[in-house]
This record gives sequence, C-alpha cells and structure tokens, in this order.
Amino acid sequence: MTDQFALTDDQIAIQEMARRFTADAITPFAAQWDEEHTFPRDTVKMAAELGFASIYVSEESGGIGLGRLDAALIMEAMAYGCPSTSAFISIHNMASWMIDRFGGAEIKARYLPSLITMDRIASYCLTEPGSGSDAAALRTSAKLEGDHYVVNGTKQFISGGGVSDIYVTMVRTGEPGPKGISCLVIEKDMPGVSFGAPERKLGWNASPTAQVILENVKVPVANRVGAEGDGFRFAMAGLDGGRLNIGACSLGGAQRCLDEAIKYAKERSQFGQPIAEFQNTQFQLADMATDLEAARALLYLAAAKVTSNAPDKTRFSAMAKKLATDTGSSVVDRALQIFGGYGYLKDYPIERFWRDLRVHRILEGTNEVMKLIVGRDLLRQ
Ligand code: FAD
Ligand code: 2MC
Repeated sequence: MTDQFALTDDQIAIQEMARRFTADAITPFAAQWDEEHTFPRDTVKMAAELGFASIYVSEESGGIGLGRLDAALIMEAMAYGCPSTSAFISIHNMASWMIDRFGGAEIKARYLPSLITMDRIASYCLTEPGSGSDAAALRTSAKLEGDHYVVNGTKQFISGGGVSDIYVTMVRTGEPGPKGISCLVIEKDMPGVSFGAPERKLGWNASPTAQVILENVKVPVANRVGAEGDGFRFAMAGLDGGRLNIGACSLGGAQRCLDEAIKYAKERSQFGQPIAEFQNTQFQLADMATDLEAARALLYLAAAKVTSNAPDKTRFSAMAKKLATDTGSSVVDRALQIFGGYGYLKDYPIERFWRDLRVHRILEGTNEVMKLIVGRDLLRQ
C-alpha cells in the first residue's frame, strides 16, 4: 500500500496478532472441526481473551472500541484458517454491538460483561421459515402482558442455535412491516425456548445451525433493546457491519487458497515441468490475485465508511459484501482447478474452503438482495 492507503501501525499490529492466533489456534485444527462437525468453544473463548468478541463494542462498555476496518482485518485473518469459525465470532460481535449501541444502561450492564469475555455467546435471530430475504415480513409475535412480552414463533437457520446462551431476536410487537418490529434479548434457559435438530449442511460444519423455537416465552420488558418499533432498523444497522465481516471471511479464505495454489503449482509437474511454467497457470494466478485485491480494496473502503457513519455506508457495505463473496468463491474454485483431482480430495484444504465460502453468497442477505439495496439507493439519489 502507498502511504495514502496504508494501514496504521495499530492496524498492522492487530492484524499480526490475529494472524498469529490463527496459525496457532485455528489452522491446525480446522479440518478436524469440519470433519467431526465440532464447534470449537474453547478456541472462540481464546479469541475473546484477545478482545475479538467485542471488537466494536465501546470502551466505556468494556469492549475494545475499534473500527470496522480493524474488525475486517481480524475476520480476514481468522478466516485464513477457518471461515466458519471466524464468521461465528463475527455474528457474536454483531449481536453484542446491537446491545451496546441501542440498549439502555441496565441491559448493557446485565449482558455485555459476559459477552465480552464470551462466557456467554450471542446469536442473531432475524430469519424465519416464511421470511428470509423479505425480513420485514417476520411473524414471531411478542404480546405485551404487564411487565413482560409473551413470545411465540420460530426462527430459522440460526447460527449458534442450541449452543449460544443469548438470542438477540427480532419480533413483531406492532403493525405489519418494518415499523412493527422490536428487538428482544432472549435467554436460552427461559421456559418455552427450544431448538430444532442441528441442520446438516454443505459447509460451515464448525458453526452449528438450528431453528430457535419460541413457545409462550415470557420475556421481561427490560430485555427489549431500545424502543418498540425500532428493531428492524437495529437489525439492518447490525448487518451493515456483519456483511463487511462476511466479505472479509471470503477474502481470508480465498487468500489462503491462492497461497496454497501458488505453492502447489511450483511443486506439481506434468509434461516434464512444474505446472507453474504453463502460461495458463500464471494467468489464472494473476487474475485470482487481481480480483482479490480489487475486492479487498472495496471492502476496506466500505469498512471505513461504516466506521465514519457515511451517508452511503449501507450501499457500500452491500456492494463490498457482494463483490468479496462472489470473488472469494470464484478464486477458491480456480484454486481447486489448479490442484486438479487432488483439489477435490479432503487431503488438501481447498474443498473445505470451497464449501465454506459458498454460503457467504446467501447468508447475511443474499447477493441478489445486495443488488436490490445498491440499485434502490442509486435510484433514490
Ligand atoms: P429466500 O429469501 O427464499 O430466497 C430464495 C432466492 O430468491 C434467493 O436466490 C434470493 O436471492 C431470491 N430472492 C428473494 N427475494 C428476491 C428479490 N426481491 N429480488 C431478487 N431475488 C430475490 N439468519 C439469521 O437470522 N441468523 C443467523 O444466524 C443465520 N445463519 C445462517 C446460517 C446458514 C448456514 C444459513 C444457510 C443461513 C443463515 N441465516 C441466518 C439465514 C440467511 O440469512 C437466509 O438464508 C438468507 O437471508 C436468505 O433467505 P432464504 O434462505 O429464506 O431465501
Ligand atoms: N440501517 C438503518 N436502517 C435501515 C437500514 C440500515 N442499513 N436499512 C433499512 N433501514 C430502515 C429504512 O430506513 C426503513 O425505515 P424508514 O421507513 O423509517 O426509512 C426501514 O428500515 C425499512 O427499510 P426498507 O423500506 O428498505 O425495507 P424493505 O422491507 O423494503 O427491504 C431489505 C429491506 C430487503 C433490504 C431487508 O429486508 C434485507 O436486508 N433482507 C435480507 C435479510 C438478511 O440480510 N438476513 C440476514 C439474516 S442474518 C444471517 O444470515 C447471519 C448469518 C447472521
């Protein structure tokens, strides 16, 4: 980077710390977590000791109070070892940030200390069986009865479902559409909370996914984040940052596969020479590196915009999520091709990254929804 675009010394230091943590605590174990569908609880707790569970929770609340570019650097570094573990930690950060940013003093004091240390883990519950992309159509109802809400409904595809202790949940307290939605903190142990069976997935095997089923759950009014009717806005603001992190997870995973492909191309010989000598291989690597740098540049710019609360931050976050996740999948696919048949085997890490990165084009808003957000914003100007 030139001076104009350089990371600060602090950002380089935090990137180095995240890379060292990944090399020691994530990369050596990631294939086994994938194979055995293990959620690495101890490892995410170790990440919290470095401050990675509260990256943009304010310092007043006990977080490390960094910006979204710092968060992206950390997520990108951890995804070099395991995209799904990195993304799991990102979702916890998003949910914790929503409590810090929009919650009152009492709810922050009650939940944030244990979320910052990851003694308690948080999930984010927006999606329902009948409302995925059309999130504002959610139907989980919260009816006010005295000093508590009675909550009924099902949340679908919840990362950490059954494992997390706290569920930051968007519910309907009022009229149809976005203005009738509020945000409640629901605890795993509240009577009436149960979970579906763990979903069997193509990838993201280190990150458990399950339905969260809410049957007559009595949730104290004190567990509401912010005012009634503001929950959809909070959920979307959370995703402005979450989408950057998912993009960063794709960049980190794709960078790993590019590095592996460069190494492999020098080692593997066919027709009496390393496959790296073929111009096609060189051109493939050149395109992969170029595409990745372009996506990274947009993602870092979008992260800076979210940190500074720029008016076009949501559009840039959506553009960066789309470009980084599409590019990430495409780079990993090309890396797999360079590995030939060996790329298809579990003996090498490429197929795991191929599977893990695929879902980044779907979750935290599909890439079609990202285009919808960008297109609408352009036409609004
Ligand atoms: P649908 O909305 O039914 O979309 C189906 C297709 O139609 C897609 O291609 C979509 O792009 C397209 N489409 C829909 N509307 C439009 C439109 N207006 N214009 C053009 N195309 C459109 N959710 C949570 O709340 N919390 C979580 O922790 C969480 N974790 C997840 C983990 C995994 C592994 C997965 C797979 C999903 C997770 N999700 C989570 C849910 C995820 O956000 C949704 O799957 C996603 O938003 C898409 O919703 P859907 O699956 O219902 O697809
Ligand atoms: N920040 C703050 N407020 C926002 C916002 C943002 N980024 N985006 C929208 N809003 C506000 C918006 O301003 C409006 O309020 P007002 O009328 O007062 O101006 C309100 O929210 C409704 O917005 P829209 O009119 O744009 O709502 P609509 O229903 O048309 O579409 C859409 C919203 C499609 C963008 C949204 O439903 C969406 O993002 N869908 C995808 C769902 C998704 O991303 N799910 C991810 C689940 S989490 C996950 O997958 C994990 C792995 C954790």
